[in-house]
Amino acid sequence: MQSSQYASTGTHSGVAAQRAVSLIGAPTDIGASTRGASMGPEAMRVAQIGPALARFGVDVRDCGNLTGPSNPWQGPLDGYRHLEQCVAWNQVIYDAVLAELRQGRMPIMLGGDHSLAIGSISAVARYCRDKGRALRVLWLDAHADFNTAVLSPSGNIHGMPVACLCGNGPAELTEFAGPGRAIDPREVRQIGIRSVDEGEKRLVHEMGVEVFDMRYIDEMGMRHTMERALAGLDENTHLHVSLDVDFLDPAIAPGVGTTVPGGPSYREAQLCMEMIADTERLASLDVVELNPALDVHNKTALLAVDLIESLFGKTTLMRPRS
Ligand SMILES: [Mn+2]
Repeated sequence: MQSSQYASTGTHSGVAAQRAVSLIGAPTDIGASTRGASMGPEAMRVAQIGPALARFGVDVRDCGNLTGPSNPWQGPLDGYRHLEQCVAWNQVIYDAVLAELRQGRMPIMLGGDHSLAIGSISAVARYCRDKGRALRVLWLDAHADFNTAVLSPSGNIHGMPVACLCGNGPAELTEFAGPGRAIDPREVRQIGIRSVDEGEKRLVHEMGVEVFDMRYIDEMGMRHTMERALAGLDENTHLHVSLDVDFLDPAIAPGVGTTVPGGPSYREAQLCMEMIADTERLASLDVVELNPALDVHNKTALLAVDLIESLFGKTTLMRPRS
């Protein structure tokens, strides 16, 4: 890999193993409670995600946008809204993400709503299984996304992806990677959680997912939180980050359909990303729930790009104010 080119940026050597990145647009809000996340991929391109990463010497390939069914905007059927269309979208995402991984590239899935992480992380899980690699998933989110058809009041599948990935969901959504659950709940670390339904809370605990909620971050600080969330990674671990933009405090990230007050500040979010970069293990990424219809002059997309730059090793220490 071209680590010398990377070193010449003068930053530390985060994600040295990932010199090649593939942007995969998934323009749909099929699993969302509000329309508009379908415009997320273009907003990220307008915010210059490609050139921003290329500045780090990364070989950026923009794969363009995937296509899938349009959003029929109907009510729930047997506890799910748009299950059939959601399955179709996740299938094309699964195929696209797996193809880029198999070419030795780091997929960045630009959503789209968070239901699409089912396809993306199922592909990552399949890839890790084939390669004999360990997997760690960091789920950065205001919500646990651990609902099921029985627990969910709305039937919006973007509230269910972690449950589906851990095998709690319809077979069409749980078995992209093959029979059985895609991931082990113990491979997941949830960070920034501050809005969880009652039944969902029970299931998260039952399944043994490790959760660092905002109370934990308030009391222990982001540094300690990330040290714990990243503990135990080794050179054989594939680190996947699933970034729901609602992870961030709405004061800095208004462009999202499911804002919850009391999220990480700009500095806390930067520290989170920088500590992930320090591990040099980041191998795949989702950026989801960005809703340009609710944004202000694309500032949430610009912030997302800023944070992704930190994931790739940009430090805040000496950079000019943006
Ligand atoms: Mn989410």
